[in-house]
Amino acid sequence: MEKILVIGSSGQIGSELVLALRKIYGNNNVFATDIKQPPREIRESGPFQILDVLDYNNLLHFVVRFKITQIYNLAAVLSGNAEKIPLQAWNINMKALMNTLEVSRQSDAKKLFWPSSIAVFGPTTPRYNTPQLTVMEPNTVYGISKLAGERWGEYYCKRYGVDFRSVRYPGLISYKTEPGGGTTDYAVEIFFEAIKKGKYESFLSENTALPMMFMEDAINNTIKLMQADGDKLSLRSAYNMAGISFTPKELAEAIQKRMPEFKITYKPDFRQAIADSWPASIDDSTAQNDWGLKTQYHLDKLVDTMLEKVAEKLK
Ligand code: AKB
Repeated sequence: MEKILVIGSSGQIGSELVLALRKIYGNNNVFATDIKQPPREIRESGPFQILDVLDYNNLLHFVVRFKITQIYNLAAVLSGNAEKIPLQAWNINMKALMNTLEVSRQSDAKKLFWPSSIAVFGPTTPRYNTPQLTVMEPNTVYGISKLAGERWGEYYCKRYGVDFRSVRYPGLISYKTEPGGGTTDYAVEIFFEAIKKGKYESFLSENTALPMMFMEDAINNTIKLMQADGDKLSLRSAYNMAGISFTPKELAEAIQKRMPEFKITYKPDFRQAIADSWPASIDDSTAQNDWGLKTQYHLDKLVDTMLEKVAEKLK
């Protein structure tokens, strides 16, 4: 019987991942933890505990006490926020990862998921259809920490037998819990502002294409990777995950098709330079071949779903 620990269960990914995992593995077998309180649904549907991943002893104690077999470690300072506090962000992101790698090594929680990001690529990487294996010279704190993390994950897998698995998430779009401090956050904010105010000022310029993915696709594929036969995984660093690529202008036009009165303006800030260093589109054929990565949401379906669900949420 799997016993699963989710670290960062109050965040954008964690709050949806916990509910999906509880449906598969049973409510009481999925332990949600975070340093802040989670949405009500998480607290009421199964175990939740305040736990700081940076506290190694407490983390190890928790994993041993509850006989955890799998860990999803989603704790991170995202790209935009990390640029404001570079050293702190590096320390938090790396310590959170190293603590879970060590706990996996020292316990029965051998299977470990940790998210990487398209931020591992940099300005010298081919920008379109970015291959799995290519030049990687990230120039953001977040990107450097993600690339280092991938290397450590593979190292712990090869050296110590930790069953490390990871994907390079594109920007994730969801309506349940909003992201915080990322460069791709505009693609979530735009829906909330469209419904609340009928207008949005984008912090990225109109033609900045980035890979994005609807949360349901991200969650389904994350669980699929964790359930895949380990022998089929040719990579123990992180798999490219493409989703759909679009610009702020294309997203705004798709919203305007459904809300003709919606207005967008552009005022790029410091996050523009981050976005300019990332790929516009990604090749994820290795993930498709190794473990069957598949996505269901194209731009129209994503926009329809977001407008409907955000409107319901704000009522
Ligand atoms: C961010 O914008 O920092 C994240 C990411 C792409 O990893 N959403």
